[in-house]
Order: sequence, then C-alpha cells, then structure tokens
Amino acid sequence: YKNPHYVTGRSVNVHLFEWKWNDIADECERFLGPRGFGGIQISPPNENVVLWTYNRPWWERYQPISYELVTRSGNERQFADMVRRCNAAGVRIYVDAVINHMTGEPPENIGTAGNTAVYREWYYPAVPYRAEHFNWPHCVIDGSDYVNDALRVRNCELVGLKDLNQANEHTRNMIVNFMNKLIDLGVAGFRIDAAKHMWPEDLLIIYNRLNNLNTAHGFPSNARPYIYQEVIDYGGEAISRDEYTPIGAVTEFKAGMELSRAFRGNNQLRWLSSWGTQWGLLAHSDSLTFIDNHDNERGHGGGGGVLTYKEPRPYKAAIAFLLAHPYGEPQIMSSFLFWDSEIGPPMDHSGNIISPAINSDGTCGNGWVCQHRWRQIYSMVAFRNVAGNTDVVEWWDNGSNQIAFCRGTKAFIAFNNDRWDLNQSLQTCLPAGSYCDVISGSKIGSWCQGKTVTVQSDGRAQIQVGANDYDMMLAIHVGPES
Ligand code: ARE
Ligand code: CA
Repeated sequence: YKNPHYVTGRSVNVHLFEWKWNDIADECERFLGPRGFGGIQISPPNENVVLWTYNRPWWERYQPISYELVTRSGNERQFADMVRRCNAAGVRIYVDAVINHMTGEPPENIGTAGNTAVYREWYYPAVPYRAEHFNWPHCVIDGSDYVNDALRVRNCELVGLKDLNQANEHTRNMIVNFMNKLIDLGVAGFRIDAAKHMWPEDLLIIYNRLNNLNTAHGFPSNARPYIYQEVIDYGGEAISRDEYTPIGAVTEFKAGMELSRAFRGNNQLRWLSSWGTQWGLLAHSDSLTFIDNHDNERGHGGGGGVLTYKEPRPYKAAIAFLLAHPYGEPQIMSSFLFWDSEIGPPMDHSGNIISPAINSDGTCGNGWVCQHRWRQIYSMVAFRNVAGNTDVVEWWDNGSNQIAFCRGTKAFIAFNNDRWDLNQSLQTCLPAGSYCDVISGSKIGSWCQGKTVTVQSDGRAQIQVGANDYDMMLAIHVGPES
C-alpha cells in the first residue's frame, strides 16, 4: 500500500483543495500532465451535509451524509470523466476518504445529493447506517485523551462527528464498497482522513478487501492502492504514527514543521545536511511529506506554525528543499485565498464553486492561489523528475544558512537564507555547459529569462544568490525543464 503508482518519470502529489472535477480534468490535460506531476489529492467525493448556516465552509465536506458521488465538485459522471482524462494524461487521482465518521449534529440535515439524516437516531438512510453501526457508549474526545487514552481517541467522537464502528461487519462492507467503487473508476489510492481515530487492525481488514487497481486505466496487474494515513504525531501522545506504518504510508507532519522553522530562519539550514530519519522522521518509504496541508495552513488540526502561501519567499524555498531532497513522498498544497479560517472556496450566491481563471502568465485568478502554477514550484517538480532516484552528493554549506547539494550528476540546488550574498565557486556535479536557473526565470528557446550558470569542465560553477534576490534559491539540472 506504499507505492503511489506514478507513471514512470513523474513525481509529486498536489492537493487540488475544493476543485471541481471538470476543472481538474482540464488541469491534468493542459498543465499537470505536460509538467510531469505524478498525482492529485482531491477533496472528498461523497455526499456531505450542506451548511448554509456557516455560509458553506470548506469543512462541510468532512461531514458525510452518504457515499453517493455527488458534491459541489461534481457528480459521478464528472468524477469518472476526470479520472479517465487524468490517467490518460499520466496523472493519478487519490481520494480523501472520510470513513471514521459521518456528520455531527449541525442545524441542517440535507446533503449535496439531496439525502437526509436523522442525527438523534444515528440514521443515515442513503448508506444505510443505523445506531448499531456506530461506537457505543456515546462519548466525545477531549483534549487530554490525545495524551492519555488511545481507546477514547478511537471510539469517541472527533469534534462531535458521529463515530462509525469499523469493527462492525456492515460498517466495513459499506466502507469497502465505497472505496472499491472508486478503485474501479480508476483512482490510484486514498488519503485516510482521521486514521488516528480508527484501530489499525480494523483498517488493515478494510485495506485487504480493496480491489487491485484497474488495469484498464494503465495500472499494472495486481497493483494495490496507495494508502497514506492522516496521523498527526508530533510526539508525546497515546497514539503513535508507528502503529500505522505496518499497514500503509503515514503523513509526516514533522517534516513541514521542521522545514518551516528552518526556512523562517529559526534553525540553521546547515543542519539539513542530515535531513531524513536522523531528524526523527519516518522511514523514507513510509513518509508522505508536505510543508502545509488544508488544516494547518489555516490553523485547524492543531496548527503547527507552518509556512503557507501567505509567506511566499520562505514558503517557496521550503517547498524547493522538500522537492529537491530525495527523502519522502512529497505533496504540495494548492489553495484558495482566505482571510478567515472557516471560509469556503470561491462560490456564487447559489453556493456553486467558481472555477479558477487562468491568467495570461499562467497563474490563477478568481480567488485561487494555485501554488502548483508558481514557476518556482512547478520547476522543482521537473527538477525532482530529472533527479529521479539519485543520491544527495557534494553537500556544501557555509556553516550557517547557505547550503548547496547535487543529485547524482543530474541536478544542483543552492539556498541562501543568510543576510549576506552567496557568491561562491561550487561543485555542481553537472556536465560542462551553460544552464538556466529554473527558479529566477524560464528557459525560452536557448535563452535564459533568469540567471545563467556556466559549469566548467571540472563541474564547478560560480553560484550567486543575493540576500535580496526575489527567491532564496537557484536550481539547475540536465534535460528538459518539464
Ligand atoms: C466542524 C466544526 C466543529 C464541530 C464539528 C461537528 O469546526 O466545531 O464540532 O464540525 O459539527 C474538519 C475541520 C473541523 C470540522 C470538521 C467537520 O477541521 O473543524 O468540524 O472538518 O466538518 C484532529 C484529528 C485529525 C483532524 C484534525 C482537524 O486527529 O484527524 O483534528 N484532521 C482531519 C481533516 C480535517 C477534518 C477532519 C479530520 C474531520 O484533515 O479537515 O476536520 O473529518 C492534536 C492532535 C491531532 C488533532 C489536533 C486538533 O494536534 O495530535 O490528532 O487533530 O490536535 O485537535
Ligand atoms: Ca473512531
């Protein structure tokens, strides 16, 4: 369950948070496919409660009413079309699977597919679930449970969300049927929402009942879905990430926390020479890494003080390091603009999501941030694809916040987070020649819009990253830019 089944030569999973299925299909064909992206995490595709009371917040999608594939992102036909078109473009789809719970007891009870629920009876007719399919006795997780009581974290309600009992055979069947339907439609795997709140042994039974990936969508035979489990573990809790690595990959929240600290200037970049398990991070093959996610970019899910699009200079640098370094399976966030942590995606007065506009310079409009369309970010996806499975070699640092390293003989990157310029002759490991820095500009024909780097026959080059440059890194690599 730890192989994302990317098409050969691709990498990086982008979370297209709250995007519509038709827009994702277009994005696969016009941008993500051509740019070498590996896959997309989509928002939950199954019916959720509609919450006008809170002006349709983004988090209504984490309150399921049924497993019908009808949401603000689109219906089942549009979902199927998206998966088919993205797979054809070489881009995989991963579903955010909300299987720990159903809704809370919000003031409204109609779902995006028109189904209803009777909260006080734990009755969700469109699944169907009844009271016997939930955990009893009823209880709600409180803050101290995270530290003291694994049983309560798993069998009580997360913020009042009605807690399904995954040890119940009917409950399991409903979950497995839902996930298998998605696999048959061509998805490559799942983010398991709130995995910490379910028993690993129950989850393993569910995973083992999942179908192999659909060969009609280009997956090899006997391929198992990629599973990455959302377990927030900064240490010191009753439940540990290590309970989940035997059954699938796990979100490594410490990666974003540490890189945010470092690129904000609160830890010297030179220490990153040992980035990976020596930092207390999960084993490489278990680890889904990211700087920010949809919760902590807006202070949900325990926050963590991570960098987000609101601090673009250090954020881009942290992402560049995440993508340049071979450790972990990286994911990037693609957000909508927000000034309030509860506000939903750009929408019209009827609650329909407004599609991102694509500006003439390739960036997004209509309230969408589209970090994946920032040159400094998509260029690093190409960098990672070129670097492939090569090792980090020729680590260099100045003893503080100027660092550089190579990936095999394919790619080179330097960062400067000191208050003085970096201007050094460094070993780039690349064949002699003239290279365009892919951070400060694009390559247009054979002309570099940004900095040009000349690599001598001994592999050395003069590397300059000014303390006041627009970005704090410089990256060059062999091969095509995307
Ligand atoms: C909403 C309202 C609540 C209301 C509830 C029920 O905000 O006030 O009580 O509805 O009516 C998201 C939002 C929630 C939202 C929920 C349902 O973040 O605010 O509740 O949707 O609409 C824990 C979990 C972790 C979880 C985070 C948020 O362990 O799994 O909390 N993250 C996932 C998703 C979220 C989503 C859910 C789960 C629910 O990514 O987007 O919630 O599907 C420590 C612990 C962590 C803990 C953290 C915060 O760090 O280590 O485990 O995370 O504290 O408590
Ligand atoms: Ca639970």
